[in-house]
Amino acid sequence: MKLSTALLSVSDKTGIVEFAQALSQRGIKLLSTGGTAALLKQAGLAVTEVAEHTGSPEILDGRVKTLHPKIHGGLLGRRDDEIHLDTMKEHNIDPIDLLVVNLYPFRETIAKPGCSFADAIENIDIGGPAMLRAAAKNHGTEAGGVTVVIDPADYGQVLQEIDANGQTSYALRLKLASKVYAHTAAYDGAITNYLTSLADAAPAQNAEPARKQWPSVLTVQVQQHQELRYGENPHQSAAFYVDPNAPEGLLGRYRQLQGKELSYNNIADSDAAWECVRTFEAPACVIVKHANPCGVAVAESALAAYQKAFKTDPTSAFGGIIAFNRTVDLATAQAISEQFMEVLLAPSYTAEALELLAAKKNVRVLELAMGNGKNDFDIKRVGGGWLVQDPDAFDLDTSALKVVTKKQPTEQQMQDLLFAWNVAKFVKSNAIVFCANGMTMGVGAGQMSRIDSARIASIKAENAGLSLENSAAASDAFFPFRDGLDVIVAAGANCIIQPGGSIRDDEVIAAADEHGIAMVFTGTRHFRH
Ligand code: 93A
Repeated sequence: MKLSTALLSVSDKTGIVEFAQALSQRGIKLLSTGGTAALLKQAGLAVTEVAEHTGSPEILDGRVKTLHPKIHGGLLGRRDDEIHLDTMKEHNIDPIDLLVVNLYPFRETIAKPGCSFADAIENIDIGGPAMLRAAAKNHGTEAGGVTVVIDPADYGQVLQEIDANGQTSYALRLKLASKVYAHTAAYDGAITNYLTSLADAAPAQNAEPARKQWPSVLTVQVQQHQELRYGENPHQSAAFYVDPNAPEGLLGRYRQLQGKELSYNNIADSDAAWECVRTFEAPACVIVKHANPCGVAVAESALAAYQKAFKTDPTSAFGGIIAFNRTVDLATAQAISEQFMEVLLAPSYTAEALELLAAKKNVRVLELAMGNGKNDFDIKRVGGGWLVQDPDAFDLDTSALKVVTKKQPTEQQMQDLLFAWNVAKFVKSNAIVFCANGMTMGVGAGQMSRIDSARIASIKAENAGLSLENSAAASDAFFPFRDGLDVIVAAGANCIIQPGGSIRDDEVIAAADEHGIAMVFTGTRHFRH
């Protein structure tokens, strides 16, 4: 089936003139809406305006441009159905073989500071999605059907196929049709999120803290997903859905500079490492294994931070994910190249560092802008439902810190406590983290009992040849009894930071006083499961 008529109606006019020119040269008749038609005419192309084609002018400020049986009949009539073809003839409906549409820029409009409600509403495209969905539905069969192009990046392939075969292949039409539905679903998702967010913005007029209004339908705007080789285990298939609107600074905005394809576990662990490292202001390094930091340090340089972080647990660091919040230079690249690593993350790399890393072909090197963007929510799948919550993005309010013991922490101890507290947030619960001089000395993660996490942290320190004498310790949640604290002090810590809030706080504070150590309450807990 040779293509005879194309309808072009685009807001993003990238490449449209060149594409229309190419179609016209191949004898394809052009139909187009107001703005697009004007642009094509300017370029000297012969174009029929949709209004002229249908005999109905654009009305209601352009809200009705293409919503007409001559357009929708032309897109939806089955090409291999005699009755459809007769009906089309009877109503003077010409088939439209190629539809090129992209939508009013709703997301871009609402992202503009000070966007008014009226502006947002006017940028909800109605006619565009209607045509796109019609054309995609009628992508047809091997014998022929409608080709629908939503993305200027696909113009080239459409032309190639027309040149090679006089028409598009079924495979291409199918691919383009599914792209359309993914796009219109995400587009409607963005509208839903915007409208529900207006309800959030109006705070309830009562003394209770306003509860977040979750959308009645949870819409996640994802356009592209990246097929992964497999999931957490080889028998699980998997994909990475990237949020196209993710703010700067989040893992989804990564750029891979070299290395093997990222795996499911690589992505999960990279996220853990990156989220942790970007919370530090000083040059920092975080090494992650199985979603837990096994070495975190701050120092005067990226290299020094790495050297300290590595010391925490050299055994676990093998095959780890390493993240920096500073440029990786040659010296740092040299140092990390001596260990086996899966993924390296940093805001940038010097040319010499990249040259050196190139020799380690398998290492996945990711570049990610720093930035304090946050996810709008966290999702966890459970049997028969989803748990949705705000991300744990609570930055410690230092004015809320309370020293609850007779002993006050020294300035150095306070620094170590805050560092330990920051790391503990990124360790799976129950988390106990020993630190000293801006580095982790022992990390106890993911135990069902806090006391076991404390024991494991001190065993790990011993295995790494580190002394916990005079270290600072953090606990992600309160001590329900004094026993956990006793283990920590016996291991060598002389100050502790924890949320407080247990009914036995008095017992735990008395224990700290008995040991003559300083203890600080944060008032906030950081479970991580
Ligand atoms: O206002 S609409 O919702 N009603 C329509 O009938 C309609 N037809 C096409 N929006 C409509 N469009 C959109 O106009 C297209 O999706 C495209 O984004 C835009 C192109 O308009 P112009 O060619 O005038 O720049």
